[in-house]
Amino acid sequence: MQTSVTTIERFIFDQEHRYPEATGELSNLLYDIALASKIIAAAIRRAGLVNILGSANARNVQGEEQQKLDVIANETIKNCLSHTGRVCVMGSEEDENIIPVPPEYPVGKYAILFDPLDGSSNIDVNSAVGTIFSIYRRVSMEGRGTASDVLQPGCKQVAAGYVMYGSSTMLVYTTGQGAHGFTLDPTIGEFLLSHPRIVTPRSGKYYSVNESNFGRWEKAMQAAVRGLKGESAEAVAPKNSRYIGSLVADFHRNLIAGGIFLYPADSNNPRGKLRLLYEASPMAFIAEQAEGSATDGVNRILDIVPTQLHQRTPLVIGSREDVGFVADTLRRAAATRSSGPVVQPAL
Ligand code: FDP
Repeated sequence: MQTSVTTIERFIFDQEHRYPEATGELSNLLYDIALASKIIAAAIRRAGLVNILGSANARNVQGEEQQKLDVIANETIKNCLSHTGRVCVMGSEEDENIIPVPPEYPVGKYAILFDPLDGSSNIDVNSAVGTIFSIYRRVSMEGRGTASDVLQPGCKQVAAGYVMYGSSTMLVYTTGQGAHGFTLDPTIGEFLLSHPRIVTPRSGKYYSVNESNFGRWEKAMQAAVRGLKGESAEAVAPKNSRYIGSLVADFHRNLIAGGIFLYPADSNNPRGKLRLLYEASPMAFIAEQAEGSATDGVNRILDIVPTQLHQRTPLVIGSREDVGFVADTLRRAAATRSSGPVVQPAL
């Protein structure tokens, strides 16, 4: 039996102690998130048994049907964070506006954004779902936090991570010192270090995209995806298709095994479907820390300055060479369009 393990607490503590000026507030905030995710994991494990699957008969701000577990996850995170004195304001994919800390509690120096249950259309079919979080240092000088604290570009994140509730529960996070993964040992209720310093392959085996949208993509994106499938074998290694439809699960597989996840803009979603602040930015921070990259097709995700809480963005994320191939294909098509006769890439 293994008697020496690294718990998430010990790992966060060790990392924090590399910075003598650290107050421990961020570390404690990360423990709060780990605690919330254990509660959510327990609710997900029991879901089929206690009949909490299914719709809560409500719609969230995006007009999507809220599942009961979405509501549970959202409330759990808010309850675990709001009283601690570590955050000044929160933003949730499930709430229309920023979420203030209740007046009876003190505020702290961090602003946090979260997608409490990503991939929720997978809940009723027992597939992997996840929680995504993103932490910024507040920029408002006083008071109880404002929208400016959460409307920051991804490059300003001080920490980001996700929890995947799959065959096991895993938490992957970064504070800018590499991306590290922990697996929940349900017998002792602790996240244990299982994937220290994750490095994603430079080019991967998989491409993940909802190809039912193919006919609604611009021609250049169609050409890029055809390239990933093997039509540009001289430029990028041909890939196998894998798509769950749950960002956390699709991203996690490709992070470990290598590959690329795409959610391009299409004629139904001209600005893309995924949310910049709750999904793209935190995942981009992790991807870059694992030596991968993330763009909206061309521009670096972490450089995008948000103007709206629920802003959407196209997302192309994963192994660096594969993301680069898509960006090159799109750039070449744009250059061709702007210089003379319109030549569409062949389908
Ligand atoms: P879901 O709608 O199930 O919550 O942004 C949410 C998300 O899932 C992502 O997790 C997932 O990658 C994507 O949407 C799936 O969208 P499609 O069903 O359009 O492929």
